[in-house]
This record gives sequence, structure tokens and C-alpha cells, in this order.
Amino acid sequence: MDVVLYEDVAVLCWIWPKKLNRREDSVISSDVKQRYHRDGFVVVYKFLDGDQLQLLNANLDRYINEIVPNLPPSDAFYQDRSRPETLKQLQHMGQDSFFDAYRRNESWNQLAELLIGEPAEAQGAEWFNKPPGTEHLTPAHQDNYYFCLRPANVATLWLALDPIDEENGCLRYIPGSHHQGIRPHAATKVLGFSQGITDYGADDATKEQVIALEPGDLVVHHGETIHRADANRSPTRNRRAFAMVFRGVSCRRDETAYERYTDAMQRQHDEMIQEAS
Ligand SMILES: O=C(O)CCC(=O)C(=O)O
Repeated sequence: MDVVLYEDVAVLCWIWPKKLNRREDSVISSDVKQRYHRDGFVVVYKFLDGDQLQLLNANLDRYINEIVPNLPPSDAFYQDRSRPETLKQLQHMGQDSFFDAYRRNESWNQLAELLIGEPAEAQGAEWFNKPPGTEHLTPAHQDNYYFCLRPANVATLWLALDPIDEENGCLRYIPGSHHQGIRPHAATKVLGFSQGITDYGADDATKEQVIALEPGDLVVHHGETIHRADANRSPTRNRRAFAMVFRGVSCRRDETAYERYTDAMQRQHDEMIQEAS
């Protein structure tokens, strides 16, 4: 299969938020917005600098060492619960004061609101890993199938914490897919990504753009952009990322659709957590 690498980086390679003059700032902002609206995703290289990344990493380490051992299974997913090194996903991290305050971080909110085009609010922070030596892929999906927001004015900001490439399971997007509505989804048996697109085929795969990132780089995707990731094939490297979902103030949840989704997800997670323990 041909792989399309996301390489068009010249304009987007900047430190965010950098002190720019007003003209440069508006050129960059309009380019980022244009790409996001056209493709349904945009990469921001070097989004966090060294100190900001270190602060986030230090708090993630603290959270994983001190808080995670006491969390209920619904907030911390393991590939194999008997092996702590297989921790693969954390959600509802806002119960910790650092991560609750982080939802209001200025750089993240500025970028989210630039792309969403209206005031927006961050949902709880999440952490994703693909630990080495585990067979765990991310099924092709659209986030708004899970969120059920109308309009779908919602974006995920996903920050690389490790060098991320094809070997350890980088994200892959189908450009423009957010313009084509929600595709059919069904149960996947993947803990944390309980629903995947059922008719994802070879034609979709040829359109995928492969997103390689370094720590501190960030990708933003629209809630209806199709994306997926392979399993981590590296025997030694983790594939960690930190994410926050921002929802525009105009979004309303379709409660009937959401209840259908949460019932299916809960049934599936209960079965899988039971199987894994
Ligand atoms: O980390 C991953 O593999 C997938 C993340 C994702 O799909 C998301 O945040 O929407």
C-alpha cells in the first residue's frame, strides 16, 4: 500500500504560542484554520516547549505512580491488569487538581477556539499509550459517533509525548472525511475504543495520511474526521500521547443517540474488564 506522509510542514513549523507580530500571527492563524477546515486535521509542530512539556510529563508520572493504582477500572485501562507496564489509557483525569486546571491552559484554549471558531470548553484530559509488546490497535472511527454532538463543532487536541511513527502506531487520517457525515460503527472489542467503522476498506486505506510526530508536537482533528492507528510493533518503545477534547458552546448532545452508545459501550467494557481480570 502507498503511504502518504504528512510533509507539508513549512508554514506550520513554529513554536506555539510564539511572540509574532500581528501580520505574521494572522497569516499563520488563517493557514492553520484553512487546513483544518479543508482536511479535518492540522499538525502543529513544537506546540509545547521544553519547560511546558516537562511540567506535563512530571504531572503525568505523578498521576500514574500515585493516583492510578487506586482508580476504578473504568478510569484506567490496561492491556493486562496484572502487568502495570501495560497501562494503555486514562480518562476522567480532571479529578486531579493539576489536570482539572490544565483544561483552562491558555495555549490549548487559544488554539482550540481558533479552529472551532467560537468559545469552547475542554472536557476531561486523557492519556493514551500503546505499550511495547502489546497487540493493540486503534480502530477506524469518528469521535463524534461517541460524543453525539450537534452541530459537530468539537475538536480533539492530541499531543505526542514520545517520538511517534509508523512502527509504534502513529495516527492516520482520511483528509476531508469530516465533510462526509458519520459512517456506520459497531462493537470492536477494543477497550477504550468500543466502536469502529464497519465498512472501512482498501479504498479508505489508500487515502490515509500518516502523522509522524516528535514529543511536544500536536495534531488537532475535527470530531467527524476518520482516523485510526496500527498496533505498536516496536519491542521497546512506548507510544504515549496526552489529549483534550474541546467542545464549542453551540454543541448540544443528542441524548437518545448518546444513551444508545453508552449502553453498548458499558456492556462491552464490563465484559472485557471481566475477561482481563
Ligand atoms: O491514541 C490513539 O491511538 C487514538 C486517539 C484517538 O483516536 C482520539 O483521541 O480520538
